Amino acid sequence: MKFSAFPRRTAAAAAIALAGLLASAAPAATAAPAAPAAPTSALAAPDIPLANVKAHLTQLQSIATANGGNRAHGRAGYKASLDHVKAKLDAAGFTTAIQQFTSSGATGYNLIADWPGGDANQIVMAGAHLDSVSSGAGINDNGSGSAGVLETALAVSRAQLQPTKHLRFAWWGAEELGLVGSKYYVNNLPAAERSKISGYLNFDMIGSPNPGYFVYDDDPAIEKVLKDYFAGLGVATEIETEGDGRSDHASFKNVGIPVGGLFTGAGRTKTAAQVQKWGGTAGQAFDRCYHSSCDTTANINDTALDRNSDALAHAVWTLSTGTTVPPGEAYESTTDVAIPDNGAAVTSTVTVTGRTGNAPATLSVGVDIRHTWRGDLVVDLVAPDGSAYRLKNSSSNDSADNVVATYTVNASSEPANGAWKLRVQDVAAQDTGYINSWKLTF
Ligand code: DTR
Ligand code: CA
Ligand code: ZN
Ligand code: ZN
Repeated sequence: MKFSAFPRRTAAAAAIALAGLLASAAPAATAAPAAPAAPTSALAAPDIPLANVKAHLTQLQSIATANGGNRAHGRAGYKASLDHVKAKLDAAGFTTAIQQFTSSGATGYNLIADWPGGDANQIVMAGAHLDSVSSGAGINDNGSGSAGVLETALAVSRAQLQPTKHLRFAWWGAEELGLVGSKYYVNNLPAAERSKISGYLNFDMIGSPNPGYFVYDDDPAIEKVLKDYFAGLGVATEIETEGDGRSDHASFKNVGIPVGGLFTGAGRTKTAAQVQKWGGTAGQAFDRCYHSSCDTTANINDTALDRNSDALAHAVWTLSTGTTVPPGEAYESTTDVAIPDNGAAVTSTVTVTGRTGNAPATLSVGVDIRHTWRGDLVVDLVAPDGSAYRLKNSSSNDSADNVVATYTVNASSEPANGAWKLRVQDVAAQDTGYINSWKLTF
């Protein structure tokens, strides 16, 4: 179904965007026009393609290289970065606005992008500072956060998302001079406009080369959404302890707006205990190119950038659509997994995210295993915490082929979110096969 392109600046959407920028009391922002008819938005955020995020970083690197090697406040590289990001958002149907300010004798710029639609009185914001220090291109600090926020915004457009709440994205200037751009934005936001912001999500350094996975310990609801996402990946997180006041979320927190965010670490060194959970190198900084000329596109850990970009999108979707994945959702793996004859057990994983509470007492486990003489097979469901539930025992006299069956498990003691596994072992020689697919239905 082809959709008309969003009007780049509908009157009402412009009023919302401008209301966020004008110092004088803005006219009461009217509800933005409903977005054109669009498919029901996917309740779960789409995967954010790492290649797209990295392409933005490559472009920011090129901009720095073409402008004296940096993207710092007051330098040509910063404004070129801003114009580049704005052009992509304009083309994607956002209502954009540039807010100017002066700092250290130079003009600074914030970029605000509103997605038309949603309740104008409940605004979910996601932002990142776009400026670098003058010593380098600032690809991790903070091209990574800027690119993750940009690609999430573009994913909102691709999905034609119709969120319950209004979505606003922001790229800040002069963060490195002391959160100057975000402070200017908040200080010039009329109190009535501030009160409409239900939460601000900050992403500053989300691709550090020796990464940690830190979640800001500020607003509990935002923190839970982000932590649950990583739990669903089976990735441990830590509370961000050095962050207070250290990035643009502080500007919002200081005026009472709920905040949260993600961080992969800067100049502090990773401990041996952290290496146990995250890998990497102990005794080395999370980002040893922090604020240095080597903060280039080579200074990125792809896995960290990918996971944090996906977590960013998950939080934006979850907090703006106000729903979690409804019951009855099925989580399926169709990846074939070979079962070694009379050998070690194999597993197939499905990751459940976005749910609340525990799994049901009647968790349905649909199994499709292609295998001659199915009596060879032992089949278990393994919960995210490692608890095993026996689905099928081996049998010396069950010579029929294939296990295509649905089992019901009382998993009510297990948290729903996490990595669930189907475990299969062939305990007798001569017959072989594979896991064709399996499905959990809540
Ligand atoms: N101030 C940020 C880097 C930074 C240092 N600690 C934290 C904690 C949370 C977010 C960011 C940071 C900068 O140099 O841009
Ligand atoms: Ca991804
Ligand atoms: Zn910095
Ligand atoms: Zn930064």
